[in-house]
Amino acid sequence: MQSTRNKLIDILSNNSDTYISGQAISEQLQISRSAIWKHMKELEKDGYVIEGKSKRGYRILEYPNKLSGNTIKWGLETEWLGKEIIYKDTLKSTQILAHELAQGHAQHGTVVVAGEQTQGRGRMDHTWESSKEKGIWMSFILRPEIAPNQAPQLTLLAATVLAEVLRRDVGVVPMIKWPNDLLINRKKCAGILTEMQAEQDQIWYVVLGMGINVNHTLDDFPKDLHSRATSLKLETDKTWEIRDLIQKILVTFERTYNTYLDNGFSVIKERWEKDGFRIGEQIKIKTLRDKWEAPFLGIAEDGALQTKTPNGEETKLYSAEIDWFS
Ligand code: BTX
Repeated sequence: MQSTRNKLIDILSNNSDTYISGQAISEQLQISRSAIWKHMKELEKDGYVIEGKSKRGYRILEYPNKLSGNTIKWGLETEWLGKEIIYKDTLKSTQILAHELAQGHAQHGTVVVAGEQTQGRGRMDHTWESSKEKGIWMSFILRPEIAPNQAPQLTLLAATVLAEVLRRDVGVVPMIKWPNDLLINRKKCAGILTEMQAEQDQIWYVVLGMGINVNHTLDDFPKDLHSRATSLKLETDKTWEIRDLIQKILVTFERTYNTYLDNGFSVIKERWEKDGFRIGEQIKIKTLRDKWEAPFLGIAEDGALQTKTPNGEETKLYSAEIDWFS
């Protein structure tokens, strides 16, 4: 059950541009005007700046700097993504909580965000370093009406979204490394992890996780990542507001996802390939049976990497060891 305090913040957040009268709040929450006033004073102690005007009512002018579901929601201009935001200071992994919530019928567009992850994960049980309040560690619950074999398209879609935000709002030049990493100056700045539960021909739900290194200095990364990882701060020499970036990602993701559902994958493929790392170049490929060099030709509808076999025939690869950096 949501507390009265959280309900009050919700009401005020949903009316961020306008005043809401004490009378209206009192009716919605079924509490007295003096109880509302006491709650407002408590919120102010926690860093909320609330304006109260006689005859007009209340509105929030400023949120505390600390991240919370409400501070992320405040002023968020999305229709369905992030209508429900669960924020926790610490989680093992936002993926784990998102799976639990999805199994408990959480709605499409629910977002889980953590201040830090103690067991952040990447693909194939890799570890994802997620230090406290330095980055964006979040997972979306999606219930897309697409076939299970199209789900990898969502990873590629998410990569184009991050690339767009990084270029437009942060001013860096991002590259997408197949299938799920964002690089800046050849170092990894973000990663995407898409997991799903599906029946044979129907997706039950998708949990799409994003990890973005935002305000890390080099010391915030473990030594073995120093030459391979980067953050927005390291690349721009600026500290970035995490809440603001989350909102930009949510708005851009929602718009791109809607475009994808309306128009199909081709527009996503085009965007992905525009930023694809080493497209058109020779790459070194290793599979269980072979080792060879071939051109990286782009991505297929199913998210596979398009290249050539050692015999020069066009082929698709789903998993292979690629040496991207030599
Ligand atoms: P990945 O398997 O492609 O990349 C993981 C690899 O990247 C690691 O093995 C390590 O070499 C390197 N690495 C680990 N942490 C970092 C980091 N912070 N920055 C740069 N490189 C790193 C990529 O997997 C997908 C990652 C998704 C992470 C999100 S965070 C929110 C959600 N919750 C969760 O547990 N995972 C996702």
